[in-house]
Amino acid sequence: MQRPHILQVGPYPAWDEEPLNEAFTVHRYFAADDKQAFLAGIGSQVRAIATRGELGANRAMIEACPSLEVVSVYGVGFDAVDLAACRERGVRVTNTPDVLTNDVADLGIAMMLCQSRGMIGAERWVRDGSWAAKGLYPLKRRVWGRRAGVLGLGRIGYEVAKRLAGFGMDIAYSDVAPKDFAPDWEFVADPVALARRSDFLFVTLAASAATRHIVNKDVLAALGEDGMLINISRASNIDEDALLDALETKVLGSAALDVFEGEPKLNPRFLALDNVLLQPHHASGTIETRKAMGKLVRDNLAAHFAGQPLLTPVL
Ligand code: 8YV
Repeated sequence: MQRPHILQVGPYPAWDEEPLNEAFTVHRYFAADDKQAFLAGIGSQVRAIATRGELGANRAMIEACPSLEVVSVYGVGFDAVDLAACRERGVRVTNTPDVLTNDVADLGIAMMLCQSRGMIGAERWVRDGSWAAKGLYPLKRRVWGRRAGVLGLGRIGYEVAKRLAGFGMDIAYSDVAPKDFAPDWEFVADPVALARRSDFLFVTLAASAATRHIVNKDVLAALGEDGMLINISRASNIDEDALLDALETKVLGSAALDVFEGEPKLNPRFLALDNVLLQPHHASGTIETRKAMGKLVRDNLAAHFAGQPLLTPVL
């Protein structure tokens, strides 16, 4: 049987590239200089797109592949896939939920601790000789026992909240409705009210048009000069200009961010700030989790081409 042709949108680790090459004829979109000409040349053969969470598949890409059957996303977030275009064409979509949940939650907690205890500056204090020259490192803020808000109590938000409970924190959350599985945590429907009762606000929402800029100027002001925003979801959930304004004017105390508008390029205003921790979208970036994500991408593709039910369907 002829190997199905797939369009690979972004690079994967070698351990994923090899099995993909064995099972499919792989066309590497990211390696093409002239993307449009590349798509025009191979698009008619493509039956599947393998992409990454933040890269997705846009309408132009989907329309350039008239034989497309399935889009397999390496990531839990599928906001960058044009679902309307897929629906119109009956194209199936899969993602990689569950396998990355704990690592993403871990990084969120690490970011909170790192930023609150000033670990990056403390490392610098040791390396540049300040410890010996100036003495004690400036005092930072406590984490345990303080108030935490979780915006979006889905899979990742729930794991974040469980970890926060381990720090004896006073936990509240926002979601579309209260969750039966979270009786010990306060439900606060309004994000502004959640921010007002939080020292640390975690953004763990699946991004969609409905959640765009849900963290706006008012939420940031409510979190306040002593508050910290931690984003391990998508940049679009936050009004980034309002965030930069709030950090620059100290209306908001600090932020710890794993995702950015237009990443991997960042708004240069971020680089001038000393009250923000910047991370390169790596919350799911452990060897163990990335191997599991790659396997799930392939298993979904294999199931599709074997005529079997998809393992983790989105559409
Ligand atoms: C990326 C992600 O897919 O799960 C998601 O939605 O954005 C990430 O896991 C990952 O960085 C690989 O590109």
